[in-house]
Amino acid sequence: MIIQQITLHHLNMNMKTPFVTSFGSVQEKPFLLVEVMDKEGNIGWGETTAFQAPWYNEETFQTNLHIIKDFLIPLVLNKQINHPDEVSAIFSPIRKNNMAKAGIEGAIWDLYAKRNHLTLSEALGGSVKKIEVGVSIGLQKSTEQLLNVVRRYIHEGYKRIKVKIKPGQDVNLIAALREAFPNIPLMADANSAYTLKDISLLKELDQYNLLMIEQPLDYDDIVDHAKLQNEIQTPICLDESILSLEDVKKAVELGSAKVINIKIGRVGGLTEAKKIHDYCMEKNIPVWCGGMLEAGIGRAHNIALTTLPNFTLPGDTSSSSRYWDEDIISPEVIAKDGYITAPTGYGIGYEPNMETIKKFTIDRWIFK
Ligand code: OSB
Ligand code: MG
Repeated sequence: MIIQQITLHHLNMNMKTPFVTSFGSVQEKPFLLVEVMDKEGNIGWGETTAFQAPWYNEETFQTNLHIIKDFLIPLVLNKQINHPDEVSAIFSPIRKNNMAKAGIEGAIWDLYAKRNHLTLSEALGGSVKKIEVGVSIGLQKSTEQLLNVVRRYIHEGYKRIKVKIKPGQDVNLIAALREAFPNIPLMADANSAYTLKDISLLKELDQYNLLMIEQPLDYDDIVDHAKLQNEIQTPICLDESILSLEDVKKAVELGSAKVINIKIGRVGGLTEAKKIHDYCMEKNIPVWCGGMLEAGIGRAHNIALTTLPNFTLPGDTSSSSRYWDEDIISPEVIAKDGYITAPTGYGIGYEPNMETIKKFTIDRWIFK
């Protein structure tokens, strides 16, 4: 295929409620959508996942835009690409900037699947028809409020509850949740809020039968996580520290994690995500698909990836309505009783809603 035109759409969308983590709060979210078109007029869509500010990782909306416009588009526009697996090699002269790369690569995967009359799931080699999903819950104003929010999502059927923790809002929160909900599949995400000095506090969490603790230590650490995993029972899951298959191999070799959270943006695209999935499957390490407060196109990509067989733990991809009053795809993503049914249409399987996209659009750039 030859990509003849690339359109970048800059959208701004307001979340229903701010999402609060140990590193900050997100209320308004900028989106950079990537629309690629081949010579025959087929179209593929991608969504970049960086936030407005570099809290979660070093990328931002603006760096994604800069890297895509000035470096990545020239590498793929009007070039022959036979398979989306080639894209990561084409992008390899550009260091990191994984979320920028994943935005374009995802659009090329969607285009490839559509051209070949495949669902994105099929193009990736997935076969699961209904994926199990959980929900990620930000820090709340009070424990009371947290219990209410968790109760609501359990009632909606989500298969796993993940709550954010930070120093001062950790053991107390988990203890209260366990008392109220003794048997729910529960986990905590610290987003790097702790250090090895907190070992005794993190050990206290062992008594609450958590599925795992996500990224307790530094965002780029794998060494201290191995030391911590040696001291605690709760399985450690790495999120921020994993940018590539190489990172996973090192973490597994060191014993830094027993579970891996795969985010398509963080690892630079679906091809790398699939490689990580395959390696973990071989090593008997369960994986799940993380979320980045995506709008519909990002959600669609997550759903397709999650249909691969080693996504044995419920991920963070919830209903569109969890965050958005109105999503940018039709139909919206719906989790029913904790399951999302993979769409059957070609490519991402959801139709971008151009009217809604236009409504949220602030700027647009066309390259040909
Ligand atoms: O650490 O997984 C994370 C949201 C923003 C930044 C980082 C994270 C999260 C989430 C929310 O946990 C996942 C989602 O619902 O999209
Ligand atoms: Mg996380």
